[in-house]
Amino acid sequence: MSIHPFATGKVPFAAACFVGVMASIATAEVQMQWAVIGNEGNAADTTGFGRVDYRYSIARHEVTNAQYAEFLNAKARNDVHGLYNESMGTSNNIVRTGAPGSYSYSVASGRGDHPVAWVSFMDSMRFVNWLQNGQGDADTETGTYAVGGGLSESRASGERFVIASEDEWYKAAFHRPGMGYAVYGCSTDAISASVANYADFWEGTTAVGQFAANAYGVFDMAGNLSEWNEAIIGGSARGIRGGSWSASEGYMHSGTRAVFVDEPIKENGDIGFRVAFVPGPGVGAITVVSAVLVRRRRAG
Ligand SMILES: [Ca+2]
Ligand SMILES: [Ca+2]
Repeated sequence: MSIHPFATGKVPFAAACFVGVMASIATAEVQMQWAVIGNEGNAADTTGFGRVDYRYSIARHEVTNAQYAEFLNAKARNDVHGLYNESMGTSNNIVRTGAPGSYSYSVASGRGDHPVAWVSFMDSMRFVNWLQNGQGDADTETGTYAVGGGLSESRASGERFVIASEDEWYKAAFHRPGMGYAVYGCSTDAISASVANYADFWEGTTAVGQFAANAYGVFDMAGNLSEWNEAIIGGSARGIRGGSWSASEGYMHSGTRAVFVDEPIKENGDIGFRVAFVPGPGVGAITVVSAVLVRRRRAG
């Protein structure tokens, strides 16, 4: 059963930042559900990945069309950074109307809970910065990442919304507390169309959370969309893991690293992202409050 991605869970940092007024297009605040990844200091997998020495949170779901459309309505009225890709429209996920300066965005019927595709690592950094800076008309170019060409950026220190590091992503996908590592991100060592969306069994993306959560309570770490991580591979690529709705079993395997993606500007119908949240230096734990904070925000 699908769990609505906006229902619960709010890391409190961004809540303190907003001061604004209503504008002509009001947007709802993007909310995330979070899984807390503990077991600090776990051993790495035989692949060398997966050890994380601090407690962090990762979104239980891939970023959805509905969440990304809120971002677009807030920050892409002109869209000078190419946050929107026309394929979001032609694939019947997010539709853009209007003219430059007054673009508006709406989610296609029934697609709000599907993960957003056609997003680059650049778009992912800007979305994360926007969360970090408090949403609304907040800046997208600084915050967690000083956005440059896509291969120079590293996360700023401190309590942050981030794109998961490869180890953070790997642990949340494959580690099973007390049981070692699984082969697939759904905490299983075998895979089928009943536990993950891959190999075109479902002929496209599925709503986030349609399949069972893994051992940490995280969904769709195997398949649906492949997901960006912070790793820089070969000097020219950002990391991507987890396989997608169209990819064969091998792409979901824990031993598979970024075999089909290259530049951080890459955008296609198989790649999305999810958000993580890390503590500040010396902080052993972070607090996730369950209260839902609903506010209205001005559009950018
Ligand atoms: Ca883009
Ligand atoms: Ca995925």
